[in-house]
Amino acid sequence: MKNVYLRGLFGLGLTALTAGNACALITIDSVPVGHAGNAADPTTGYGAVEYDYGIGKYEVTLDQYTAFLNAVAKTDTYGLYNEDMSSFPNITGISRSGASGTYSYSVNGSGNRPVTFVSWYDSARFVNWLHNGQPTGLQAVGTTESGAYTLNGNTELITRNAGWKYSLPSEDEWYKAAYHQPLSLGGDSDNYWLYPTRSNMPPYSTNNVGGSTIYSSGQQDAADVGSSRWVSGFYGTFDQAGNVWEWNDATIGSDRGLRGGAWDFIVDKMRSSDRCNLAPASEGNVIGFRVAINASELFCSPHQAKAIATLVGNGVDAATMLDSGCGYTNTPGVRIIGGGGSGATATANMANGSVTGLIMTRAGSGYTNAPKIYIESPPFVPTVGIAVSRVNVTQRVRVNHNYVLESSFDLVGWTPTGPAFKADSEEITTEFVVNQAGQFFRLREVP
Ligand SMILES: [Ca+2]
Ligand SMILES: [Ca+2]
Ligand SMILES: [Ca+2]
Repeated sequence: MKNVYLRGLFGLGLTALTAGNACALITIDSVPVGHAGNAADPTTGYGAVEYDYGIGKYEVTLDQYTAFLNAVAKTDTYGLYNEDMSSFPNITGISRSGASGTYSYSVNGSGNRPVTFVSWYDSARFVNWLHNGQPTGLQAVGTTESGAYTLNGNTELITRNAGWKYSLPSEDEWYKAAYHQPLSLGGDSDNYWLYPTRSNMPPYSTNNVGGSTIYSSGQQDAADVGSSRWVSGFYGTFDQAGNVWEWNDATIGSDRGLRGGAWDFIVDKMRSSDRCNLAPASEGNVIGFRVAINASELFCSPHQAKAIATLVGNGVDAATMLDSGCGYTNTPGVRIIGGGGSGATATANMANGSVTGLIMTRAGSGYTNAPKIYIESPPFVPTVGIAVSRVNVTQRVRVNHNYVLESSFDLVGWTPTGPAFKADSEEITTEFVVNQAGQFFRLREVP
């Protein structure tokens, strides 16, 4: 690999955390990669993946990386920002203002271009941040330092943790998404193409001088991801051919893997046979990445999100997610009920079909115990959760006749809930104490 502009990492002092506003969450457009258990490319030995997974439809963009920086790089402990992001010719994409502790970041020009000047470690921290639900805070365990990768500075060859939700693609995951297409579904005779463009022919037009305006060394910069001049692969990814090189999870000596070529490289770098590697701290104007998504995140069974409330004094202080749910297409409504008080309100944050957190908008007052939080269900899933423990039923009976209140779980065996009583008026109200789901009640006349 040649002509890569490299720059050493730089460190910044740690300062006190400054509380920030919650940032809007980003969405990663992804495509599912099925045909699990496919064989490897017989020519190269890559591309076999035993499981279903998802992969980013596009390279990670300047907009997405800027949201990441604003969430976790007010103090940039691990150098997620590189000053060349704002100043390097052809790339100028993200500028930084403020001082360490209060840094803020903004996009210059189109935010739909791929981010560059990201090391393997920066990329790993980005996927950790996605794994952790896009939190805001210092670069620490729970934000950038744990998740798909357990990071410890920028010096080690780190492997992916079991239980990852978002990750860098393994080399096989990246390769399959780029080059695989089963013969039975229109693919090449050995199920793999030579280029990520569903073709064995170099992806340039003979109409262009020097081979192509896309892939020749004459191109001056990276293009918007998914722009029409970049053809998609079989699974629906864009720009695995060119635009920017993409980090993958492969360990090659003391280096990490890259594939796909970039805007300033010749066309052969896009071939399935072309494997590349660099030291993981490398950063350059032609290097970016895309993310892999675990099938558990991609192919969820839609269900309702759950959260619990905690009180401080007599107000609702916080809502903690127990289950992020899945299958949401719109941000669900949130209701806070019971607990003896009133007035507490919250809103949901949603990303990638799940509820990533609740923000308390009013604490309310008068709460004596933690109220119930009901988050609306995703489409086609019934919303459940009205916690009823007592039902009062008023009915007409015969005065001076005796009755007993009975309960049953199967409508066959009935058990008295208390002693028989004599009706003293034609209309009585009886309280049914419900202590288990699926319970039936009846009022029966007895001698
Ligand atoms: Ca960096
Ligand atoms: Ca082939
Ligand atoms: Ca690319």
